[in-house]
Amino acid sequence: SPAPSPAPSSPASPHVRAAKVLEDNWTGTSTVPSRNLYPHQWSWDSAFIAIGLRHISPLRAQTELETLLAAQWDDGRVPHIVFNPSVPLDAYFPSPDFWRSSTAGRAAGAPRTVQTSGIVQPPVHALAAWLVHRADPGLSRARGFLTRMYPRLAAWHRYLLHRRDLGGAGLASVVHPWEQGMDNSPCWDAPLARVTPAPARSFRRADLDHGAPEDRPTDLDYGRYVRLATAYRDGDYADGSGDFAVEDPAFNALLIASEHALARIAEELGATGTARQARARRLTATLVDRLWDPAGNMFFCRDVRGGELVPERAVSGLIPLLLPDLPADIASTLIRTTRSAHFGLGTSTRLVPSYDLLGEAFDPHRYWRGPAWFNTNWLLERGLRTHGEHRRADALRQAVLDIADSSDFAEYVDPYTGEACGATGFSWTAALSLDLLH
Ligand code: 9WN
Repeated sequence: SPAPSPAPSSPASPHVRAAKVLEDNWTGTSTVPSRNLYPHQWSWDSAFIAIGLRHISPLRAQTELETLLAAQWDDGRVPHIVFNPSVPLDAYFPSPDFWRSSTAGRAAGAPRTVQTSGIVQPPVHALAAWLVHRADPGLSRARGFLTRMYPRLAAWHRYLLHRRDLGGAGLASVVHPWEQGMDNSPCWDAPLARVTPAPARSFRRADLDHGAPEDRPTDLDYGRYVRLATAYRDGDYADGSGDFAVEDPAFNALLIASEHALARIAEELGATGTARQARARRLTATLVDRLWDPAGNMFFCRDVRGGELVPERAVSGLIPLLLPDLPADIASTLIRTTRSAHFGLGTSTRLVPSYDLLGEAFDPHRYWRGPAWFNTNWLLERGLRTHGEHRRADALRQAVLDIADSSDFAEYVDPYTGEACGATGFSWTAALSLDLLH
């Protein structure tokens, strides 16, 4: 059995080291993902960060989510970046002068007081809000935390389920690879192929000031990211007509998990959660119907513009394991797939990689094309527990904790060796370690 972790009070304990990362990355109202590479507030990062922060400061965890949701647009979207006005414009690309939220976003109701991006990220927020509440219900009730969060979270889900139902089947589509959060996943290669890249000289990649080019997306990827984002902005962020629209299994599974959480929040506030629970169950059935591939033994993305499933095995297609209402045979197939030669868990890899070990595009160091990430492994640990696989969940928990600490809380790691890639002192790695330590 795994060695017990040192007491939280020991100066050398992983608990203290993880808490220090979050302390160093705290700005006073939110937490940056990484001081150098990502100097603003990111949407799904903040949700994962709040889930860890709740163990050291429930107040800071509530504030993290409140700051993000204060930047919500009137149409319900929660922007993927909330910019810190004291950070120089050239510290991160694309900067506020690219997104122009206060002008191009006016029709969609972008806030006037803060600058944001115009795209979104996976909706982990209601799940985070519920977990944050449960860490200190007294403080949460005294501050009216859920009372204030609930209407915003409900509007966020409404936006995704209506304005983003681009496939017409009830699932939400992402309109940019940055929205799904796994920026250069091989799942996007085919749908992105029809996007003409913006010329490389038309923008400057600030990420390469801090990240190694062989670990990051390519210039060709960036050309396409810029073209898509420019077109969305120039259409005043109206949804429906872009070249890229994909139904992604992880994005939708997180929406469903958050819908379950929103039902619990409604009940805590004295309302009924029954309709939301029923909707979450219906959405789970739709997810299976639209994205499950029985021959692939996992979920795939659906390219809404081309109409086809994208036959690439990425970790995104395992994340629906999180869902409690998943049919038992699908849950057990997914668990087998994590252990198969494609993902190697318990055999060749230490953590679940972001992409198929046997896939042509696999690269153990390039961002979302192979390395293992801590948020996806945390979600799979939770999924294993949801389906009663406690022994396997314990082993994955221990691997996450060991590698997070030994890699100095790396952004991502080589899935075979656990060697650090990208930034170190990465906030969600520290936060989710703290969560697993409790
Ligand atoms: C673009 C902040 C974000 C994460 C994403 C990750 C990366 C940004 C980038 O960093 O994306 O949003 O500049 O590469 O892919 O998941 O939220 O940590």
